[in-house]
Amino acid sequence: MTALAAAPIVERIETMLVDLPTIRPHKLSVATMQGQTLMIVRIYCSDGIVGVGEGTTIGGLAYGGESPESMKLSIDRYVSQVIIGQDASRVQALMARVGKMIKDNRFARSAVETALLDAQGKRVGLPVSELMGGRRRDRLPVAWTLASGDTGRDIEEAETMLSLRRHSIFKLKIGLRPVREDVAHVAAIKRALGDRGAVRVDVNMAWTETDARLGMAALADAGCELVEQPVQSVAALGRLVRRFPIALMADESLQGPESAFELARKDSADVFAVKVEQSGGPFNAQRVAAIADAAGIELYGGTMLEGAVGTIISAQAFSTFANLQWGTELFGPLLLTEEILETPLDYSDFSLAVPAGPGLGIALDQDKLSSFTRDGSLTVTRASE
Ligand code: MUC
Ligand code: MG
Repeated sequence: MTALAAAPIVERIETMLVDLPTIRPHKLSVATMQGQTLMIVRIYCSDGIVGVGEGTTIGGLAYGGESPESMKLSIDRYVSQVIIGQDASRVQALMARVGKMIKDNRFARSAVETALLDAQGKRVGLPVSELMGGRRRDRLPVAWTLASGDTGRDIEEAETMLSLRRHSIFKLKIGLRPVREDVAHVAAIKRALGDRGAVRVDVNMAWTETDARLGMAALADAGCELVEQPVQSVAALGRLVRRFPIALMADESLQGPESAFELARKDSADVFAVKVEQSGGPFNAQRVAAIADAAGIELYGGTMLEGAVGTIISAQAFSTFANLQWGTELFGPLLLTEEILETPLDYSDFSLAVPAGPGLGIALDQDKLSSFTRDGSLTVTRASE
């Protein structure tokens, strides 16, 4: 009689902070980024398989309640206690256990779920998309964000992206300047690009409702097709939606399935910008998408400007969505000066290829990673029995 193979156990968790420069300052209404910090987590399993995950945010604590440092601490101190010694192959059950013991901390939990899925995919020889129900597409359209803060430079950048056939959808970051100045900036870019490029804006909640009424009417006149999270409150989003001939997308208000349900119930958005980390992990991102589909809300694959690992777990998850009417903005790795993968991602033909190999389907360049890792990486090991 052959003995059943023992379940692979989570043995060791390693976390590190990797600081990478951006190719230019990236100006949002909440922060100007000169660099990006990736919180990388590696989960080592008893069968020798190692899974990798990433937690990344924008501007330290400027965007949300978790910073790269806090994600690292939550994993080192708390998540590790919950998952070390547990069956690594039961990803959903293990993440449910994590969810019971650790409230909020959606970004940290997402990084861990990513690493467990990467490990499980490598274990069974399938891409993460197949563990999540099966991919429906192999390539995802990718928008580029124009956020240099200068109209002329943004137009030049858009022209370069068009000529490289890398991006033809452009998201403009606005909200720092008075509304009329921002609208003039958007209108100038749309005029320069004409039908060659789609123009959308992200206000990152910087407007009052009065600003938004003025701004949305003027943006629609300028040929801008979508406005993302112009105001903070869900009630205000609900009052603004469908009043102007421009689509309204929720981003910051969308923080997982419960908030998706509330936004849908209050009829407060035309489109959801689903972000894997903001949703609390790839499985929750699928739940958000299912709520949108049921409510007739359209979908867009958002980013927290993640590096390659966070970008690819998002790509694997978005590839399974039944609908993705507005494409994605999975360009994070292209905003960084450093290539951290052994084989770079395939960005071509205005889209990103979803890797086909087992797990995430990517391999980190360890030397490159080490040279940008902040001092003090910490490993938590299973206590000896
Ligand atoms: C956001 O608010 O959507 C996405 C693209 C970008 O430039 O910033 C992010 C965050
Ligand atoms: Mg946004």
